[in-house]
Amino acid sequence: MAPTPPLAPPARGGGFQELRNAVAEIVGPTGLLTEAADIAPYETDWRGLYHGRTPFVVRPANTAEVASVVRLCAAHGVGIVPQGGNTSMVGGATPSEDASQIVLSLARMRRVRDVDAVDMTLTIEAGATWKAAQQAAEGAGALLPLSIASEGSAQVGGILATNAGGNNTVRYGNARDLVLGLEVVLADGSVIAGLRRLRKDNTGYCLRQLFVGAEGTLGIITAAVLRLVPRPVEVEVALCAVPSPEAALDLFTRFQRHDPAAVQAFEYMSGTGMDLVLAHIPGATLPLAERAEHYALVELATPRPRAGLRAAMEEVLEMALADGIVADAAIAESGARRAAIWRLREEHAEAQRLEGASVKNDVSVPVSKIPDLLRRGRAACESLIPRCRIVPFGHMGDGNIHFNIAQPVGADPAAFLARSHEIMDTVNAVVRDLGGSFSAEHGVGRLKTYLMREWRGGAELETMRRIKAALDPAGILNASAVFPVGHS
Ligand code: 2HG
Ligand code: ZN
Repeated sequence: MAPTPPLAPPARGGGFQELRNAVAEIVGPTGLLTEAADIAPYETDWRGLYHGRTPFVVRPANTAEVASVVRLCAAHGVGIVPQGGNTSMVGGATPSEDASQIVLSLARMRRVRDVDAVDMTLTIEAGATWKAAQQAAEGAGALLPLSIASEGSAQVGGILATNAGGNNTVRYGNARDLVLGLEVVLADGSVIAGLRRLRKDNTGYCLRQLFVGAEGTLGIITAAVLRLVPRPVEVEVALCAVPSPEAALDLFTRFQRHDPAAVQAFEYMSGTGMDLVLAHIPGATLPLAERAEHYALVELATPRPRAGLRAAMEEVLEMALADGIVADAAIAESGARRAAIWRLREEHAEAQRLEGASVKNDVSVPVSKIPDLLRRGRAACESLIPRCRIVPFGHMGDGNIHFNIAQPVGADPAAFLARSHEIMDTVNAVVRDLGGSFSAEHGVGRLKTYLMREWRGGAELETMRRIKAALDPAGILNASAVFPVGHS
């Protein structure tokens, strides 16, 4: 192993040793990680794209400790990278390679502060996993309606800071739509105590929405009030083989027209992606007679008892089968079968990871343009890298497709990844032409900062820069994320 290089000196003040001692005074021994083996998991992202270095990881136990740590770092001019469950797909929570930023983990702040089944709100700390937040809602007989594959480890703070979307955006919106109140520690250590649970509150600027999607560059979210909805009592899930992307879109439209209030998810999967799941994920099986080139997963759900969802599902699917829109379909007969179908979708990211290198394009287009995206994106990528494998899947109902490209079989992963920008630019050219976005739900992170000038340049990026300068003038909060280099 290469010898560990010395820590980079902080911008001013008495060095990391002094800062570390002062931080230890605030958070105590359990709040500080300094051993290389303990720190290592915080230095690399889930995809293994970034290998940062940090002098230490601080794990405060409460908001006052976060504020004191931030104040200290500000005084020392030391950068902070807030990190939740470390499930970012764009390196949004990995420290830089020069060991100049400390990592701040909220993992010890995971208290449910309040659940109110009348107001339908959950007040919870940022370090709780999203799964724990869902369980707290369930305990009160309600639903926290945002579901993503990484919810077992992703934390409330990270989900809000990235404005995550997931499978149910088509019905409930994304993270932004669930936030009623936020508690945030600002770059100078002051605290916005905005844990209000009001549905109406027009008192000046809606500050909380500034921090949602800001990826920790404007403040550190320490707690939130989330909006809950009634729990569904009837749920139906079907997996359909469809002959084309156009047929998938047609099927979505039919379900929406039948009852838009019932559609809780509508997901697209390609044959290639499904093959990878079936090959790599133990126990995964296809509940259909034959493999297909395209699949749609539809979930209907309602809190209304005796709503007749099964009949609705059957009616739409029978008509679609008769019209050739659906080639085959399996409706889940039990909760276990529903979970098994969902697993085929949720394991796409893991299956792709196990298959080798891939380039991810978390893009969105107007829903009506998804067939164009799928066709034109494929043609463009195949002419760039002839044997690459196109693995598009995702949240068709809200226009967000993960237009991922897997390395050609047997190709050198490093050589393939070296062409990441070329591949992303190729997909994004199509996305742009269709009026879409290069990042739908994963954020900009470190990976996609280079796209910001081209896509959000001019007045938009300048306004973001001014907001950043106003809230974090010294640029200590997650400095490597969101803004293109030389633009902070
Ligand atoms: C999903 O929808 C996640 O499963 C991950 O957003 C997408 O792996 C991906 O590209
Ligand atoms: Zn997704």
